[in-house]
Amino acid sequence: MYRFRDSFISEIAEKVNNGIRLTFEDGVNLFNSKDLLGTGYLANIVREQKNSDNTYFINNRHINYTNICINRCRFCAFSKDSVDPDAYWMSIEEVLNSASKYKNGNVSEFHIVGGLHPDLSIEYYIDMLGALHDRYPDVHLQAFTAVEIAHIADIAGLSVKETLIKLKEAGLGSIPGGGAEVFSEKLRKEICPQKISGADWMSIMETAHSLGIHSNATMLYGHIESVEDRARHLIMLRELQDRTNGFMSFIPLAFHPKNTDLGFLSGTSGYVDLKVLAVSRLMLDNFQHIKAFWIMIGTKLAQLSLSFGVDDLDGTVVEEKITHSAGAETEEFIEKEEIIRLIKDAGRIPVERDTLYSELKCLK
Ligand code: V47
Ligand code: SF4
Repeated sequence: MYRFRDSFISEIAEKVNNGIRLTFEDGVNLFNSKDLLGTGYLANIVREQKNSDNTYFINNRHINYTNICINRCRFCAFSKDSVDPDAYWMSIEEVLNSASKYKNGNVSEFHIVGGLHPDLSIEYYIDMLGALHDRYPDVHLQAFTAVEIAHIADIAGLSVKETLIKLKEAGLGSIPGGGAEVFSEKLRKEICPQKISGADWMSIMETAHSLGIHSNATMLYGHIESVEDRARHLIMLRELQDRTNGFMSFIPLAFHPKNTDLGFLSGTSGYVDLKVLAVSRLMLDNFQHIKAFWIMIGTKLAQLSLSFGVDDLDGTVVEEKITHSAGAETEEFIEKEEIIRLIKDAGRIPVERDTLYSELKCLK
């Protein structure tokens, strides 16, 4: 039996064993604790209760259709002003071309995210979804963060609900979890003053869930947020999930500082990465899946995280610009066989899934 280094973790163990929800204070204490192994041990209990040894991954391809963005968040190295020589946006033909370049056959998801382009109309987004859906009817389109949805609605002069209905009709399958950052308004003023509020992000997700559009959720950590900010963010997500049950997975995003306005910060450590994943697993008792995005924390740490609460390794990805603009040194593509090897080496069962977590293939 593991001996906890901090006495309060024994109390948390009691709660975990009895299925009692953790409090804001528990979250803060866990983030402050130096007992990483104790936290991971408890997170692993929850992980195994919820998902046994199953470890999910998807054969997917990311498409970043434009880097032109009017928000210019201070933590983002991907976005550009439209006059910047490195600015780009893809025509529908180019999006289709990019989609066709996935390397590993049988892709089951396109993950489509971009900046907030000032001039593209809602027809562009509708045509993009329609064209992808026509050419790849079996591929799920996980597209446009809540921030992009708000922008598209704004440009079109429509409500968020009307916009989501139009996008769904065009082929939108689900919404990725980006744009949540950290919900603290004080902090958003510092790091992304132009971005929609945390309350708006939540409200857009609530509307999407009410229309039967599932989504993911994220938290950008490792910049200037406090442990209290993190705990509050998780609790706000948990409360929304209590109301809608529309979130599929939670993905903590490790901040990469290079080429950003916050370039003086040092980036996260492996210790913090594992801690955030483990505490997220413990706090988000109504989320079925906790995902480690290997692009941001590397394949080796992502593999270790499978013993710290994580049950999902995202997917093949193929091409990723957001983290790589900010100095990520990971590959952009990983072979499906490599994901399977990582999972098996960690003593878990690889399960290839689709976006909505239906099992496509169990590779026991
Ligand atoms: O919204 C921007 C973040 C997000 C940086 O839903 C940065 O399955 C780190 O949301 N360092 C986009 N992060 C990516 C995203 C995502 C990724 C993987 C899976 C899923 C999912 C969603 O990336 C942005 C922002 O929060 N981001 N700049 C940076 N320098
Ligand atoms: Fe634009 Fe998103 Fe980058 Fe913010 S994080 S500047 S909204 S692309």
